[in-house]
Amino acid sequence: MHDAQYSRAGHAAGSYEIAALPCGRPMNFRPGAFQPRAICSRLAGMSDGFDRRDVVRRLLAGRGTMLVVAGLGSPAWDITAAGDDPLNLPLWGAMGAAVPIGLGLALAQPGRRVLVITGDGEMLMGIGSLATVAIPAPANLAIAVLNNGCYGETGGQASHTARRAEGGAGVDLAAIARGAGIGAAIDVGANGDLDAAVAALRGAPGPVFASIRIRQGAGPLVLPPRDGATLKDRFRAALGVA
Ligand SMILES: Cc1ncc(C[n+]2csc(CCOP(=O)(O)OP(=O)(O)O)c2C)c(N)n1
Repeated sequence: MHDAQYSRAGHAAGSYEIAALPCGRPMNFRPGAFQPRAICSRLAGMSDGFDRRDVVRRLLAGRGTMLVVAGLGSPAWDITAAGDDPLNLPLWGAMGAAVPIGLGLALAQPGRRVLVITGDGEMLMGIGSLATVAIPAPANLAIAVLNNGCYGETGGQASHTARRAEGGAGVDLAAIARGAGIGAAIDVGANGDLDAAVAALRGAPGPVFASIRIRQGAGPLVLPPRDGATLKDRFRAALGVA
């Protein structure tokens, strides 16, 4: 059924509720088909963890000529909030492609550090790319996953990492990275050593991978330029390859 019809019919039958997810976005729910309370209680398990904006600020402090690729949505807003930079490549789409793009850049620019900052949902979508990273194993590539256990940008639906974050048997991204062959892969829990993780992501021989537990919730929207050609052109110009 068409969404609008579905929604009207649902309201008429009293079977819908309008709820605001913890991220503040209102959503329509049909009890039974989609369980907002289940999602919200899972997200409650992610209420501990680091502040994403603070993590990204620390990752990018004094960044010099480091190249930064951000997964779509919140990570792209995070790197822009830390200070827009022509050497930022924030993705507006291409979910799952942040690590492959970072890998290509790392291989093409072996003299520069390349840092990919992305979300757990985006990482899960491109999870096979970790195996492709491990084969050439570029020493200049680092991958930071901001793990909030949900697809924050689209309303906070629980991702496969959520149950693990609650202490259950969910997906362990660092273990997948290690299994792929990335030896320097760490899981930084809510009380983990963020300083050590930031130091490794910025300077340790790569490839480095860190899944960092962050609290749910995004900061104010700070959007990068929206035009892909503009982002690509200024990135290439700053690299000196335009
Ligand atoms: C192929 C594809 N599927 C779904 C989407 C919709 N989408 C955009 S952002 C996003 C959530 C990203 O979640 P995550 O990477 O965990 O980042 P968060 O916002 O939670 O930090 C989704 C599902 C999309 N843009 N492309």
